[in-house]
Amino acid sequence: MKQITEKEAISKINEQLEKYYNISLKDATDRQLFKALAGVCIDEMFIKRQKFSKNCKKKDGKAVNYMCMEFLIGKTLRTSLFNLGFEKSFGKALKANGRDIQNLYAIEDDAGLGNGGLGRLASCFLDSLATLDYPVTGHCLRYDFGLFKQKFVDGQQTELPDEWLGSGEVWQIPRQDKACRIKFDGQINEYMENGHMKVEYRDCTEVEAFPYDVMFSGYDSKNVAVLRLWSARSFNTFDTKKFSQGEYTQAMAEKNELELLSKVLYPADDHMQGKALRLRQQYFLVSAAMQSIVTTHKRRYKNLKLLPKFIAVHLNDTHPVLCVPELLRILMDENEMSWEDAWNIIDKTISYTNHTILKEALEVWDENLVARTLPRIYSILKEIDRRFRSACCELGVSYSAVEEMAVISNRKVSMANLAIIASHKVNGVSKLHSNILKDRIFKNFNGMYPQKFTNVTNGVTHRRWLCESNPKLSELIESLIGDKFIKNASWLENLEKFADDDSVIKKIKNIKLKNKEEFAKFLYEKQGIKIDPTTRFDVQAKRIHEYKRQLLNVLHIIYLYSVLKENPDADITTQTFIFAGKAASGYRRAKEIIYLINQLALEIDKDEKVSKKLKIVFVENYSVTVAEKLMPATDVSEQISLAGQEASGTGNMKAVLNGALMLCTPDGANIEISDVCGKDSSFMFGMTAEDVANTWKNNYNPRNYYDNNPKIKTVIDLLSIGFNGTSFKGLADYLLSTNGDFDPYMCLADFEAYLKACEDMDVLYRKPLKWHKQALKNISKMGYFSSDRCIEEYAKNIWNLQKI
Ligand code: 26Q
Repeated sequence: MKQITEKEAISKINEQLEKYYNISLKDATDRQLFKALAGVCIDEMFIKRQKFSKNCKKKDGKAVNYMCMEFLIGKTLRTSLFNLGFEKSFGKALKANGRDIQNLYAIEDDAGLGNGGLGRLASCFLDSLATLDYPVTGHCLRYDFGLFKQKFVDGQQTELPDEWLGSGEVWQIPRQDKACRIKFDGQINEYMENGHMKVEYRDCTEVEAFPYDVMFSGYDSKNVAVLRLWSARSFNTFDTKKFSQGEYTQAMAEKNELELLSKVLYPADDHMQGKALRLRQQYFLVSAAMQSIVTTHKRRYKNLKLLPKFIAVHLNDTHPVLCVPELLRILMDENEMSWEDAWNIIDKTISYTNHTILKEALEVWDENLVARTLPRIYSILKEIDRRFRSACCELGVSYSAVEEMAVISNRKVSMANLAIIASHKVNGVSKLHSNILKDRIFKNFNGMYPQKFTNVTNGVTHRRWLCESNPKLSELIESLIGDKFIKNASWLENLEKFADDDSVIKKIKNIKLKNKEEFAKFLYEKQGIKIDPTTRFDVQAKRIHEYKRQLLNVLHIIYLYSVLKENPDADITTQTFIFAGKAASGYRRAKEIIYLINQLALEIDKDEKVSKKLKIVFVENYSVTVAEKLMPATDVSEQISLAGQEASGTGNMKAVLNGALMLCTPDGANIEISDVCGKDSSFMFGMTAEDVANTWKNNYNPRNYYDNNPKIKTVIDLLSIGFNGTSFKGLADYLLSTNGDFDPYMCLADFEAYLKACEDMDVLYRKPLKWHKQALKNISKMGYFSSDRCIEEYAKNIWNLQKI
């Protein structure tokens, strides 16, 4: 891609500095420079976006609206510069003027508007959509506070508010012209007038939805994606009557209550809590987005029946599924469309991705809460339910199957059922996951609408997760195969021919070491902890959750610890175990696991003999930015969820793309990564999803493992005694129980196989050239897991979207 010259870069920066601050480059503070660089990007993207929009209109192009309660963006400056072809020349130009571009990157806070995988996936998709020239608008809430900041106090997680808006504001363009009103609560009166449904509202609460647009340029493309972040504002700044009566604080309190809507992101990941405010947030997003889509479409094409020709609406999980009744409401109540015509539009417009099979994550809402909060929406949901039930009746579906698939049953509203009924396509995020959806979770639906169900295996943007975050590796790759891989990830395959070139393998090895040194430095500056970059970095970085089995990893470390305590000279690989990830604030067990890891880390540190070979660190406050530093430094990536539980995983892809080898279970995308990269590409162990189902059926009895496997006994007993003065008997009991508070993810069942896989891994690790050769081979195959491939599949099989 054509880069601009250093001279052009300087003149662009000066232009901004003059415009905003009337200051020269020499005298500008880092913060002023940061704003100037952001200004350069924004001006450039504006021009690009305008051209693209014009072209799109001319060609009557279809656009996808990606609906998601989370976008885990991270920082924006470097990505914008990179995608616009500015990064290198700006870096050099600033350096020539005695400034370091890294300092400017550091000023920006992460936009952490997401919990984990699902939110980061949404951001990767915007990058690929923009790069591949597909028209897209993302819709999300503009949370004042993103995901909490994690801080350890005496080894325990505490949560601090994440005030990201200060530095995040530069990218956001307020769109007063697109603001709209959202109604909640109150009562409705529905009646027919001239054959059309009319609805009167009484005593409802109204709030303004005010959007801010953030632009994301594609790489070497003509397109700029827009993410529309909706913010809640109370309209009548005050209740004037109350205000004049002197009840100033009361009037202010009501204003605050309305604005609470977009105040904070719910920190639960893969766990559904029926909180009223969350339901309001979901409807707020959906109503604002649907109103803005319909208004724009009407202005441009006049005819609402043409909506499916120009618009696709994608539901990233069920969280935005109220798009369905909201779109019906707008079409019928505000545009006098019949139910049949409106449903016909829904049927062609909406599609849905499922991201989890965990029972506790499937969204169901209390019927009364929905009826009270959203009376008109509830009435429409009842009608969808009624019609679905009567369709089932005609098909002769059994009573129990109808209840299982209905929108409203047992006083609960099922969001997944609504999403499936209304979507023309439903997909899972890996082959295994999609099959589980078809064969187990949504079996009845699959019998009824087999053509709806499909798979799109996840991907990550290799531009951010390789080119930007691992410049050393990226430059080596470019020197070997050219830069074509940046736009076309499958070009990475050309690396394979260097697998037998030892000079290349040595370079790969050296780059890994350099990246580990950089991470060690970062960790020391951030947390004051020293780690040795010459040891193996074994990393498990992801949300803390029982099903992801950080506990299994810890059990293994305790085992190594016990061996080394017995015999400090035991033949054990010198390694640093790195954990990173947040626990949902109300998730007691996950927090206990964090505490265990931190206490064990201290105990090992104190033991001089053991600490020569083992070290544990828990990286505080895992975020996109931390991941960007950690992935390039990873030797071993732990992906050890109980098979069948991790829908896909995307950290696995990021790690392997950066030359890590996976230690993994046959779960989610691990299976496909191992298939694509070859059987020697990873160390896979443990039960398959099928084995898991059988073990559950045959009653898992962890006591048997404890009684029959002395290693397990040692480890569990040590856990009971505890570390650094704290007993973890609660966790030991949990691992051994068969009822009540027991381990449904069966850590002990996979323990022995895990140990064996670790030993196999050690054998390869002792031959560094072979190890890094495998890493190179893996990288050469990872093009498949670029989100570019993934978006091409969505565009073709789900959205019917054309490039502009
Ligand atoms: C639901 C209702 C109320 C409050 C919160 C939620 C909620 C919020 C976030 C439920 C789930 C999530 C996040 C889920 C998630 O990140 N899932 C991950 O998605 C990735 C992308 O597809 C997969 O790779 C992971 O396997 C999956 O766990």
